[in-house]
Amino acid sequence: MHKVMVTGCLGQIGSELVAQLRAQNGVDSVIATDIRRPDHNETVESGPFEVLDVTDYDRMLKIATDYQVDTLIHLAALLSAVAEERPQFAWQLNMTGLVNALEVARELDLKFFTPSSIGAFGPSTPKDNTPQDTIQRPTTMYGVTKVSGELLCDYYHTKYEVDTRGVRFPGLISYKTLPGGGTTDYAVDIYYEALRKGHYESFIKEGTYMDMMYMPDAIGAIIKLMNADPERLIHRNAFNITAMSFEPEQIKAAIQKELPDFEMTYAVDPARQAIADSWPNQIDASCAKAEWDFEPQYDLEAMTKDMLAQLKTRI
Ligand code: AKB
Repeated sequence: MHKVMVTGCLGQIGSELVAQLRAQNGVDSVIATDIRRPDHNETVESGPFEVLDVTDYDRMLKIATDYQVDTLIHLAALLSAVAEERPQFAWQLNMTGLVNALEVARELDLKFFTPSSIGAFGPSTPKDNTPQDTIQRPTTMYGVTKVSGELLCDYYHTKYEVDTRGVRFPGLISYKTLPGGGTTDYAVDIYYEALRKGHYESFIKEGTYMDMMYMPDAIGAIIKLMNADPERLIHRNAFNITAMSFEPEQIKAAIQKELPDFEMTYAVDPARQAIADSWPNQIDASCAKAEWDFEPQYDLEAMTKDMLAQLKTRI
């Protein structure tokens, strides 16, 4: 990973990944791309940036060729809740974007990473300690694109020997860039509202467990997996990874330890609740631990302390 092109760099993962890789390897080591070029944006202004619609294969190939990248990290995709509102567009963006990115990786012999998600599981998947290899019959368009993506990445590896790698991310919690349109977003919103209003109205129902992870662990996982010894990788794509699993009452309690007056009520959104209900309670990350030493640093308490401290200085 000497010269990395990142698609969807203005999203929640991309903005932090680009910053970390540039800090580690130099500003010119990352070519950040996204469909728009906003003004006064750190990711855009801190190093090479190109406007790229990932459904445009020729432009993607040209940028990767011009900058002579050796790695492609493909992040551009719609998240679960918005994908469910626009399923045809979600298929078009998530799948055409991925096929184009895999083709560029094949053409230029690039290392390749793309994230899958806990959304690749469905109601018939075992809900607790969900195994790495198990039933995957998701009932959302997001999940359909994620399972298809996992299979495509495996295919490009076995058929064309592209060095594809990936993880199934849980809900990601961060303080720099807001997530856009996910089901797990409540676990980010809650921190902002706790500081702004001292109150949060949760769109996810009490008792709904979902896997989560703090962004520094997610960025660390991408970098670690991309640097992992290929000989050790049995699964390659779609490794289950998680750092914690909680339900809304538990994140509320963690925040109350820091902000005792914080209160939470519920106004459940049926659409996002249905998605959450189709996902696992808690997945098993033992293959990631065994094959590339995945080891998250933050639990709910440590994450909550850091989130609130960081957000206090930003809000
Ligand atoms: C979402 O909620 O859509 C994402 C995910 C778990 O993939 N955060």
